[in-house]
Amino acid sequence: MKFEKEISSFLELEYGKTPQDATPTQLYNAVSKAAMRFLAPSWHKQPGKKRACYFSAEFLVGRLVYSNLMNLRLLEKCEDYLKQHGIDPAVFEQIEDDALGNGGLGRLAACFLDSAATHNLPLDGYGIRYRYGLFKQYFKDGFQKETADDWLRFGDPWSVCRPQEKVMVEFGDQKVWAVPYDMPVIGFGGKTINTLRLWEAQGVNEFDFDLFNKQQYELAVKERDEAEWISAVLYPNDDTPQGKRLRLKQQYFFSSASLQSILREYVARHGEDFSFFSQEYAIQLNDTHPTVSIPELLRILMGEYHLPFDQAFTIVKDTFAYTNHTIMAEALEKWDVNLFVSVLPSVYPYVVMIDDSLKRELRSCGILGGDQEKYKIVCTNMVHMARMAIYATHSTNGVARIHTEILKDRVLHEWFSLYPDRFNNKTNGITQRRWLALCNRPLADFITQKIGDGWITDLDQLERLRPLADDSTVLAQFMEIKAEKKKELCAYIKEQEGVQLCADFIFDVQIKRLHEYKRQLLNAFCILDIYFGLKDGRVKDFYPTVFLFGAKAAPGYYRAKGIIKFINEIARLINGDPKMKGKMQVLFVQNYNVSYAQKLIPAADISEQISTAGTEASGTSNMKFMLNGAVTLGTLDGANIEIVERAGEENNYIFGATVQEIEEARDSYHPKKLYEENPRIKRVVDTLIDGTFSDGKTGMFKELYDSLLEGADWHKADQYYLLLDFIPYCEQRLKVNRDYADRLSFTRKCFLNTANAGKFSSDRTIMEYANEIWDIG
Ligand code: 73E
Repeated sequence: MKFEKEISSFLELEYGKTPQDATPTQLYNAVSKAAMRFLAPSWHKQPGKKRACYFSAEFLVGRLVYSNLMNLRLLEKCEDYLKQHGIDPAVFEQIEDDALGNGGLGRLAACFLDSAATHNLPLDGYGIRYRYGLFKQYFKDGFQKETADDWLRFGDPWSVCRPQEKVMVEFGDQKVWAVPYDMPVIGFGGKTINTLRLWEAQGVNEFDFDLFNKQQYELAVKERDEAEWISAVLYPNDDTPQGKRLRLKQQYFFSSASLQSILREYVARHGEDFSFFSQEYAIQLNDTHPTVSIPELLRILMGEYHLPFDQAFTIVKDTFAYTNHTIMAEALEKWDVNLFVSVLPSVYPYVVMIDDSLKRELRSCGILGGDQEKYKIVCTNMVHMARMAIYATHSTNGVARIHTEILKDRVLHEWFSLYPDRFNNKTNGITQRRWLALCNRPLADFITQKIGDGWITDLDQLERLRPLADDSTVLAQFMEIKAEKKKELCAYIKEQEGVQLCADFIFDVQIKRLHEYKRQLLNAFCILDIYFGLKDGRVKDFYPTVFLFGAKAAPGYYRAKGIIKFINEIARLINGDPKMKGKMQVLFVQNYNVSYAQKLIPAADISEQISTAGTEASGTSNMKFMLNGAVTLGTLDGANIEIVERAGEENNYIFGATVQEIEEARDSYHPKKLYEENPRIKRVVDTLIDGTFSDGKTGMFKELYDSLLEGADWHKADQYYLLLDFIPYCEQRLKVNRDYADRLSFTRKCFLNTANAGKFSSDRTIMEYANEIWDIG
């Protein structure tokens, strides 16, 4: 049946509706299901090929309907169909994003799946089907409030439940079913369709009507509820996992289920001869979250199939590879041994076996006694997951060049000395299908007009734009596209936030999770400094600017919430000051997510990437901004370094202490001295305590103030060096502002960022994983 016919017949059959009187949700389900029927014949595994499996606690895929239709080449057909029935093709924007991820780590996983399918690489994702994704955020009196993300209320037309493939997962105190839901991962053009398999936890006892008495009923419900609790909600911490029992259960739940389903497939082909296993499967561990897979595979091979340790461990090592995403000490996962044993009593002995094997290996390398401490997987009553992930795999990679260097030189130096060949870098990337073709159609069309559409699957072709950088008509067109996207964003923001922004201002944007190391507070201070400068005439000829923020704070991260409140107070002051009319506006948008990013990024002139050097492993929004023609105002951190290396330092705005400089400053750093000596610093920092703003008597602002000048039990004063970088940041920000006034030369910089963004395609990244780690190229 034709695609359009399929939509109409679904509407009729399921809802008794015509397109005209169907609700957006009904249309969404009908269109999606029609597309599912369309793709079904191509959704199968190619036999006889090695597959890679991406194990990740998060897949932040974002809204799927438009991207799936685009990849299937059905988007235009669908839009025509909707228009023919008098429906706005943007109707699906009312369907909310799914949010099964926190931020960059989960979004990276989604980009990888898209890239692999597009380049016909057999890569499947394995994770958790959270009933509730990342919380939704709104502001009340400038404070963040959270509500549940009930993403299933729109239906889930892109998943297929496969109850016949469920597997049992056993904990010390509980048994549950893991039921798989498969989503098609559609490569561009629709030729290759891989699978994202997400597991849902369900109780094992069917309700027994024969035992229908109160006592039994409650027991049955309790058992079911406790099982479902495992996949109920995504932990809302990015970069700072907590050592919670339920989190370990989640990790084991999807690790064990995924391994069981892979092994079931394998055994069906080869019986119990596991000698081909690592030639047929590669498993990538997305950070340490799925690392319990390592002892689990060992447990299955040894405990259930009776392989000897050496043989099983060789298979494990050859199969698994590990990606590290952060060097933040608090994010390196450790589990209390007692907790681990009580949740996973049958897995723990295999952790000990791995640790014993490690100790033998250390001994054979001449590392003895106390020198072994820093390697031990079980050490001071903790299970160190990163250590296990390095020792029991054949590859450990960082996610940007500087990040990998920091791992090798410092954070994991002892491991690098032992296994130098295991360490490698895979600089992150983003998919240009979502982050250009879909989110910025005017720019996509413009590029296609100039160089053809090959860039959609080969982003290096953007290079061919370079010769056009000096053509003023081309630049004028480029500028016009940015202006159009700003207008669209203003209309959207007016609707969402009730705030009217000026579309002809500079758009300066910082969007990412709220974390002290990302330094949204530094951005806020600098905005205040410009504000005061404008008021007292120190800052002249300032090109009017909109300062935009988007970020969620982990609900328990008190300081991060204080920073949100502070920025909302600044916005209130500045937006309410009649003298600032036509000069500056500040806005913190609510509920920043993937779909919001798709609107903000194309409209940005300035990409704020201001983390303390050495703290942001890579960053990926920096790449999205670059691709969409914004200049980076940033530190030499993460992938910013590689971005300016490609696009030219002269086309971006770098400032602040380098990793090395921070290291050298560390012991002699006295933020209080800077504060006392520099009146500009003092003035902005004092607004935290001098009554300029109100924190609603929570004490949040005083706490922030103290964190900068006094420190706390667990950290020294201003641990992220805001005050050190403050003046250089303000100066560089004013320089961008001055440069902007020369519209043509500024647009040239933006244009060259787009033209040089080729390297940052996740197509490049995934091919490096495929060739250098998985051997599936
Ligand atoms: O720099 C980003 C990086 O671009 C890093 O902070 C982020 O991963 C991105 C993709 O490589 C990241 N997220 C986490 N760790 N690193 C994390 C840790 C615990 C829970 C959830 C996410």
